[in-house]
Amino acid sequence: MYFDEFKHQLPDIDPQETEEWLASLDQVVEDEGENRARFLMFKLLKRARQLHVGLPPLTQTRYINTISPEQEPFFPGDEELEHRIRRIVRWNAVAMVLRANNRFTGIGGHLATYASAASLYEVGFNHFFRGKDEKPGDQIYYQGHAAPGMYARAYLEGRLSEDQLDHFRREVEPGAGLSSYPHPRLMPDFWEFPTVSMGLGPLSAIYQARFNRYLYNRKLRDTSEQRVWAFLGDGEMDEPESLAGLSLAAREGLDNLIFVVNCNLQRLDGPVRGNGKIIQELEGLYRGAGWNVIKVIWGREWDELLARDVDGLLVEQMNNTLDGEFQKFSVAGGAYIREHFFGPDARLRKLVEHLSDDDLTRLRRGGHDYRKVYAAYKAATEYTGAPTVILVHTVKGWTLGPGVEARNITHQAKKLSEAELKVFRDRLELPIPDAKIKDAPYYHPGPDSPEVAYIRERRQALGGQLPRRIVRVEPLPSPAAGVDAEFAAGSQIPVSTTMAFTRLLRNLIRDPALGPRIVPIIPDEARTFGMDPLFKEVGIYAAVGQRYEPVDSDLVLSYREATDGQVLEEGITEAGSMASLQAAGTSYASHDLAMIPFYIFYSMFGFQRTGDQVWSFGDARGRGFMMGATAGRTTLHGEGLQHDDGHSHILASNIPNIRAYDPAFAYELAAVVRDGIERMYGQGEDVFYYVTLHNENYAMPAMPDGVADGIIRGIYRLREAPAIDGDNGKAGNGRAGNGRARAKAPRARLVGSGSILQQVIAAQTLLAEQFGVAAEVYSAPSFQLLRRDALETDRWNRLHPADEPRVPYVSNVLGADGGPIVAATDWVKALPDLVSRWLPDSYISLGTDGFGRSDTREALRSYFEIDPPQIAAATLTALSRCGSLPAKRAAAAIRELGIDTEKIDPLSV
Ligand SMILES: Cc1ncc(C[n+]2csc(CCOP(=O)(O)OP(=O)(O)O)c2C)c(N)n1
Ligand SMILES: [Mg+2]
Repeated sequence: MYFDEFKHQLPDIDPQETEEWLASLDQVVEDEGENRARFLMFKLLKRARQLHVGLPPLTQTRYINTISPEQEPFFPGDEELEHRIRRIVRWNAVAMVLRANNRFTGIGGHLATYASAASLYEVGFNHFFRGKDEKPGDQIYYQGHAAPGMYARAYLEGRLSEDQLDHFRREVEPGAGLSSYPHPRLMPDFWEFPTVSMGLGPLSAIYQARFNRYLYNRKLRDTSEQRVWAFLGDGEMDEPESLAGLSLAAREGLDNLIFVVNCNLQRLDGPVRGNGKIIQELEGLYRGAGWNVIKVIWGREWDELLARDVDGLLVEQMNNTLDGEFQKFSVAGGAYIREHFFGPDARLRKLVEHLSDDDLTRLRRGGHDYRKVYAAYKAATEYTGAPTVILVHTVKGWTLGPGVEARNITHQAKKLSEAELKVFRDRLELPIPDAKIKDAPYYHPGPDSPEVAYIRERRQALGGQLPRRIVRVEPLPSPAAGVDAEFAAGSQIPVSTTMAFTRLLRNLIRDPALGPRIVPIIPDEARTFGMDPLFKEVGIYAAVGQRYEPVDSDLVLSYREATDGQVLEEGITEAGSMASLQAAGTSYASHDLAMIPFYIFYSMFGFQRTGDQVWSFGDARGRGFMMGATAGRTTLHGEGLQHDDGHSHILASNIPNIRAYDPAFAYELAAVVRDGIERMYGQGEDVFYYVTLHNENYAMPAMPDGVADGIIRGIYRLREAPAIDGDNGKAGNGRAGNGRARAKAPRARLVGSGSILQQVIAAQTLLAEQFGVAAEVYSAPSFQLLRRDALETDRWNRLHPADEPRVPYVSNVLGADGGPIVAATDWVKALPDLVSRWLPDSYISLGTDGFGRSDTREALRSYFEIDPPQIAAATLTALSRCGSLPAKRAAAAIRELGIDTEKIDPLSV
């Protein structure tokens, strides 16, 4: 909610009225005491909030439900039937984990998380979550460890079979298994968003809600009916990512977003805040960030007690009881509760004297009372102006019996004894015979049962069964020819691949068919990358437009914010930017609308910093481009150790569906981007692209004929060997393409990528002119894809021993003939080494292993041994090792090249 914090300081327009209010308060304190006055003040504040009277937030309220009983709405469901449904789902969620572990010890699974959250989900499924049958519907982030509950419900609906439940966590058989947690990669028709890496769910949900607004404001989709729900753990809230987006959500007024934090007061090892109160702490945090906070702490059994608590003693006790104590009360029984919770004060003890010990254990936490949960959800969906967080008090392992419920071991529990199962069955009142109980059989009331009819009807009324992921997107056309023609033509004016990309992006944005779909995402580095012209041209997305005159409004390239702005200028948050990438990159599934995100970031702060999110993007089947700008350990030269990225390509290479490129020239870059758009948005492949961009300027050659395929596959021959004049060491003209190298001149092959290809080209000339070596030059924009092809080929050969072996593409291009091979890049040697297994033994990799540092590019390249003399020296050594040159000649050459052989190894610094 926005409020003007200065308005309340305006001059008093009616001092007499003010005086009357103050006098009333004084009177209450005097006559009825401080507690009564405090009570009235809370009531007033609450009413003010309901009336949307903006007030500076009071960050913590009392430890009671935000919605009082008289404000609770009518519950529209069939209470009895819903109760039975919850019980059946609870049972089957437990059964599938037990059965899996009975048969396959150690396969794992969780009982307690869903057990604490069953009502939270059931109320949502039966009354709130919008399905996706006709329209995209709500986007729901399910708590990862609650997955069994979602499967159990789908089983009741008839969407999953017993056999599928029996394959929980056994997914190797294609199509049969159920994944441990929400993984769209493994269950693409079921799960939409990966959530199990703690903290990524909340962050993604915020940016998802924000992206929904972006689509709406850009008039690309009417998302006004869609809500984002995120079910989260209280322990999970300690992850920095969980909190990272809170203020953005409030600032942008995301009332389409609801967080439900399952406050069972426990995480994996023990209590979340044994010595404190996590719900209170979170309330302060969220309210301070500007969220609407609804606490659901007590079940209806407490209403009557609270109503009789006229002197506020019970509330005081609730306020003062630590989470560690509440956990103890959950396991210790009624007598203990009477003694230690109500007992210390005779008046409190009296309050519950009409209740038996058993009654006291049945005083439920709010999250187990569907009516309280319903009231909170309804209020959340009706709230406007700010996102809502519902903090729900629950018991971890609720209903699972005394050995598990609220115990510190509960998170890990995956087995129940036969006796425990019987207790559980009795508690759920399910007709499962004793004789069968030890197998933990599934229970299904039959497809025509009232329970199944009810949930089917409910889901139909709400738009379809969930969880569900549906892809019904139309393919996009290829970029128009005009988008990248200029890059194929080359440029004599020195430019960098970053500059080329900026121009390519602008051309794409101007492409009539694709332009509106482009989503540039930038964490505050647009100026570094020369992308600030976009600010003016397409505007920066700002939910409220631009309410001020920008300081540079008189300049041609001003900082323009607009409601329909296209650029997502995220500010300094790579994690937030990754979350935006995920929202935009999965829009083809979550909105039936293909969007083409280009996330442009400071290379070093991408994979290294947010690697887990990149992995999750792969899981989510995200499509889009990650553009690692200012890449290269030596190409970004002045910035030093923390900035100079020489290893992200290795990190990226571990992601199975990535296509990673390090283009050297504008035409390579353009070809890769065109291929990406066609592959992801034309053919619908679930891959994504990582492309590194360098900031070194040099002339961009025209695209040679016949190289398009090689660029995309990862390597092609750029220059033939120059002609060598005789074998006396004198060079020929060094021009590419004349192919008249004499047989006597030693031959070699040089490989490079990105900016360092310039060093390689210079080394070719050096080798020819000073040493009479005829070297070819190859450009290798993707070692990662070369390796992938080689691995696939190897595998095929391994499995088909009787067939003619296939040859990996890289071995075809760099065959046995042609002399030794030296590869140099601005990345660690492990990058070219990705393909060494398929190349001749003479293969040598040069690279930038070791911490970076700042200096000139020349100095750094000499230091890391990737400059022309080092490349030439490595080639001469390789030639000597394979007998094409005397070793003494190679050693002399190293001296001639001025190389200090005793210089320190950068790897050891
Ligand atoms: C990033 C990350 N770190 C650690 C884990 C392992 N882990 C899984 S669940 C869990 C505890 C979750 O506690 P909470 O968030 O309170 O959820 P609850 O099960 O209590 O509802 C932990 C530590 C994980 N999944 N992700
Ligand atoms: Mg918890």
